[in-house]
Amino acid sequence: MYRTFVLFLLISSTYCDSSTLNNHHFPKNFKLGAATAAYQIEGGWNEDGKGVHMWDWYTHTFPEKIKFNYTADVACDSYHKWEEDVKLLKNLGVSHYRMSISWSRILPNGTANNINLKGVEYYLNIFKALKEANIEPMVTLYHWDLPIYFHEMGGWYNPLLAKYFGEYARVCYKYFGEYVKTWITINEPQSTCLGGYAEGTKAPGYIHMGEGLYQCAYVHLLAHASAYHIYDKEFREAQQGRISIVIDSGWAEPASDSDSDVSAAQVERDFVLGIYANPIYNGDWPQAVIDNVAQRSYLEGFPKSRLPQLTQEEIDFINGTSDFFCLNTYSTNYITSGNKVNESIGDPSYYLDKGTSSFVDPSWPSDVQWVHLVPWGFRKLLKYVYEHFNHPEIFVTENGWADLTGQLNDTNRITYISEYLSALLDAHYEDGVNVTGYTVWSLLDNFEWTNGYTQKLGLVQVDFQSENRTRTPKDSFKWYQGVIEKRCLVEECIE
Ligand code: GBH
Repeated sequence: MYRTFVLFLLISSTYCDSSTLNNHHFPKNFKLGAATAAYQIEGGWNEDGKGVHMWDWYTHTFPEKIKFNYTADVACDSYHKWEEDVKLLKNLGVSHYRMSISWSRILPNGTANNINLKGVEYYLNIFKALKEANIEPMVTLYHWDLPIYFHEMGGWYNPLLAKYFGEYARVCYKYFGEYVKTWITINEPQSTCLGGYAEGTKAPGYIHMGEGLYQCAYVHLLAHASAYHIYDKEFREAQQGRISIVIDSGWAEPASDSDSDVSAAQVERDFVLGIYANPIYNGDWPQAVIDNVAQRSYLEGFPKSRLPQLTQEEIDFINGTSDFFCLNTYSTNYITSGNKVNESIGDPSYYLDKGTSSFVDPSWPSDVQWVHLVPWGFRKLLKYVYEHFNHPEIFVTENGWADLTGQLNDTNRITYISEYLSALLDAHYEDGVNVTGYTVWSLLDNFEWTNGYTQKLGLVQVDFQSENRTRTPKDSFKWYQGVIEKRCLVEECIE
């Protein structure tokens, strides 16, 4: 007992000042888990009948766009090592595992006329092993690996994709619904639409700053809603599961109390978070998005707004298509106003439509430029989501710390996750936010998209030099294991 206590003091003083952490237990049914995604861990890119997808094509065709020309052809080799992954999860003690299905592994061309049973079997084996280990699968249908056929048809610019996505979703519900009771249609449309279809910094690399993001958001909403309705009408009764979409956003904090900064921060939230969440949780685009894009489009000489207008039928089709709110979040920014809505008329641009500018406080700890340790921002974000989107149940589907070293004594990761979990408990116990789960990104170090293997977020280190892709739990793995076991962040918790 004494030894454990001294050890605890030692650990907590090295990692962070535990006296400042929330000392409540996690609520009774609160879920603590970990996440991965298919392309980032599986490898086996052309094995057993899998079709080619957009990221296979992107990494193979434009190697210079990925750090050190890395690909995820092998990645963590989870296509062969999935049993080891399930063992790690079991050992960690998680209640759920968030993972994704690779569309082109199930439907090699993307279309539902040709089902690859080898691919079906791969996921069934994982679901059965998870069941055995008493771990609930939380399954994303689409985590950015678009079958190449649909990419060639314009990808997320093409509204036809909604129909095909629905057909793919139906195949998954049918084959996997016995095991999977929590479905996520799509991961982070904002990352895809900004990076892939507006700025061109992610696959497929399209640069269309004027319309790209809006058209992409529109098609994502239609695709999500069609997969939701298919579940709702054809499967829900028999399978008794639930379904949502993952929306990602940092917290946008006004740079000062001035009216202009406060309203700039609100506009920022509308353009980053609201543009995806508002149609689903409240109906239609946020008003600021409708107004700003319409006004600038008019001044730029467009006959119509660059923002696709939603018909009443579409609003009704999209509104209410979520059983709970899935949130991915990593960081916080200060927001101040940039251009006015009638200024800098010229090149049509999402950024000018938004008219905000952002910066971070240089004193915020960070190992990479996009993740900062700002737990109070996380708490504010949870409260904001709860209050602005109809008091949904909120489930944190991704959160974690990126470093460049991948070191096993990952003190900064432990500090970050413990302080974010503490902020989550504050949001729950003090602000009354209904938050019911938390998921660490990621179980494993993995292929970080255009950053290749240079940024590490795993609780488990993966040796990408070894053919065996050797997995070694980091200190954060053991620490998280302890939190899950005690359901508490400090030595002794109150109710
Ligand atoms: C999530 O995206 C993804 O869902 C997940 O697949 C991913 O592994 C995880 O985050 C961690 O990145 O270094 O300047 O190029 C979150 C949004 C957008 C965050 C791209 C990292 C890279 C910034 N991500 N960003 S940079």
